[in-house]
Amino acid sequence: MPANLTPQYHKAEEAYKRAQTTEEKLAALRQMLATIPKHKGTEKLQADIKSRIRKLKEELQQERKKGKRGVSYRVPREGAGQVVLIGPPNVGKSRLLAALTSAHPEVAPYPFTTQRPQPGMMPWQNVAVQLVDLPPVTDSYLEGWIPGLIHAADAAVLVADLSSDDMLDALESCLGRLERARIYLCTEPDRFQQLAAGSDGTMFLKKSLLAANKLDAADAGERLELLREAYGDRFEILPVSAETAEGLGTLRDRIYQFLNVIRVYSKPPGKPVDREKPFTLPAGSTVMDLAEHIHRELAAKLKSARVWGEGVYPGQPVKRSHVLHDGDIVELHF
Ligand SMILES: Nc1nc2c(ncn2[C@@H]2O[C@H](COP(=O)(O)OP(=O)(O)OP(=O)(O)O)[C@@H](O)[C@H]2O)c(=O)[nH]1
Ligand SMILES: [Mg+2]
Repeated sequence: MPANLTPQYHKAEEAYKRAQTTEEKLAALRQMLATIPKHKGTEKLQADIKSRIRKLKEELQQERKKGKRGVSYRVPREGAGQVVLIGPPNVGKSRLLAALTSAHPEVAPYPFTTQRPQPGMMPWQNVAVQLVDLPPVTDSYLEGWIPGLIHAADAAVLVADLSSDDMLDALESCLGRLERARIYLCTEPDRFQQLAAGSDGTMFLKKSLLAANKLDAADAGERLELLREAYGDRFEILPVSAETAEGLGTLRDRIYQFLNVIRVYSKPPGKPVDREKPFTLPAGSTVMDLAEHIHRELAAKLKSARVWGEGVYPGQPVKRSHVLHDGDIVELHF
């Protein structure tokens, strides 16, 4: 027993002994880990606490499964699109959310930190994309409500840990668990369509980028090569470091582009356009789609429209079926 454990640690340990529910035990163990002096003499004890945390989290998951319906979450969509962050434990999903948005998720050096969905808005030029941080997924651990959130999202970012020798096994275990829940992540679902109607039922394909995080870690370059060999065909891989911000600009751009939306500006007749507040619509949307997006009932009364932008002369009158482009300005007449 190391001699220099603090009173705070002992207090947390007492709480652990008294704890009755799995949740209480978990909270106490987390407190023990937070207050234990970090040095060589306590390494074994730290590892022991971490493994107890891991086991309890799995127990909790089992309890929830057996329980009535357990908790469920819904994240109302905001901005240009909703993108979920998925991955094995401790890969830096929450840290990435913190680096890309102004959200303040819990980030910790041990696994199974995140327990609920945590949204944040990632600015991109004059729009924003909603990122949603999720709890980790392992072979034996998948919160029951996560598949629903993945289905509802526009895209996913799978996160890998370039600092870990366990990187490939952890990814395989995470992706394997999702496949058992009939979810297949890949960058170009069109190329994997044969999976969608497999012999054993429907597989749900969700378009995903792969963020290879912790690029700053020792030997990250070699692991990045391994990752490319194993997953380069299935995913577009973006090396990043949430710690040093390296690669984050490119990741932002790719996430936005991946959503495949256009920004269009609506202006009232005779008034100047507000460049700060574009509408975002799926690429290929028409003038009528924009009108419906702005006001479903009013759209039926749309009389005419004029467009400034790509492929038209300034202010050209267009049909309702006119396909809009990124940056177009539209004047709707009702
Ligand atoms: N060196 C380095 N460490 C990082 C980086 N990103 C995250 N970390 C560290 O990795 C640990 C885990 O980060 P989290 O963001 O909590 O990981 P997570 O994937 O959300 O973990 P769970 O919620 O348990 O699934 C923390 O100690 C982070 O500070 C990075 O780019 N480089
Ligand atoms: Mg987390």
